[in-house]
Amino acid sequence: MDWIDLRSDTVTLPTPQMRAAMAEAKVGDDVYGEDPTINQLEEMSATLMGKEAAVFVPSGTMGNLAAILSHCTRGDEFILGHLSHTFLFEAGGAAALGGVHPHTISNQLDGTLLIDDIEGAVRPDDVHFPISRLVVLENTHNRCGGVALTPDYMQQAADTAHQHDLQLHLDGARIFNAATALNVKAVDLAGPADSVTFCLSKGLAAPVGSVLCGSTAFIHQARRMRKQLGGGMRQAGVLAAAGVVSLETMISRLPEDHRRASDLAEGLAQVPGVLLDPGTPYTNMVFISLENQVPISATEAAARLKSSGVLVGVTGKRRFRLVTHYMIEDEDIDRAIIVFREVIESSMI
Ligand code: TLP
Repeated sequence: MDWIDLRSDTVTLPTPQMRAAMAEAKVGDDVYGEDPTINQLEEMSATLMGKEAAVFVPSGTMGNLAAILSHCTRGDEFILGHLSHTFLFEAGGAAALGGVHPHTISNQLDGTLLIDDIEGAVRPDDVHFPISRLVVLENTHNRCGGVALTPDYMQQAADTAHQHDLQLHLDGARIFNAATALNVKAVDLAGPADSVTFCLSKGLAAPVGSVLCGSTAFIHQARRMRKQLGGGMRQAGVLAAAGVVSLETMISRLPEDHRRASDLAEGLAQVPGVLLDPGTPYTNMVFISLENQVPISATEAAARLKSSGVLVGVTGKRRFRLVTHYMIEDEDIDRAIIVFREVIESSMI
């Protein structure tokens, strides 16, 4: 079956240009710093994020973990949103492997943390408390609908963290989607943060990889953390080569994904029984729920959609996430809307 796969932008396959670049990549031992293609990707990434240095890592999860372990030590605490990917979906790595304590505060609907809440979460110097070291933000914010946090907010949050001698790490897995939506440069969003992870393997379609960027001293430490975590790779320039193509060719086409997400949302809004999340879509993610009159669960609906070739993410008992990416064309959007209508209508007969 030709699937219409809306589960995530992580499902994207490498483009033909990426495969060609991978086959021809010049490589070396990256643990010795001798892989020219990785060095090129790291330099390009640092420049794009306005940082001194960068390190290539196998995943967004490792990028965030290496960042937290580089900013914090055992018994320290990091402040983050209760809906953040790092808190919900990274297997508790910072606590499990680093002894670093997550202190969650409420994400607002727009993905931000209230500045007052950040300030209120910073611990005073008292033997009862862990030491607050770091604030972690996410942009775009996945669970908050793929919403983009503005440069002004990023600056305010950074100023607040710095006033309290904390650092700011940005999980910018989809920072280029955020920049596209706000019509700013990625550096405008990453600039205020002390470190940023971004992903090559989501909307940018590389098969593997993320990049962690920061100051030279920070990245020196992060390289040690990556090695501890088993992420010191050797001739991984074959992977970085795809990442270079991602940065060169895939950022400028993200508006297409955002436009198709809008088309999808508009079409689904016409299906009786489907309720759009307010504001959706902000970028390439559409969040919808089933209204009460629909007698089947999201899991059951997803199974029925699948049997007609449409794959969606289930994010709650009656809630879905649908993500657009470069493998989704206009006709796939039209077809997905038709299949959705058929599945919902037939469930109500
Ligand atoms: N997100 C995946 C799933 O894990 C939920 C997805 O399909 O969206 N930060 C953010 C904001 C992410 O959305 C993800 C992946 C990561 C970090 C982790 O990246 P990887 O999968 O490369 O470890």
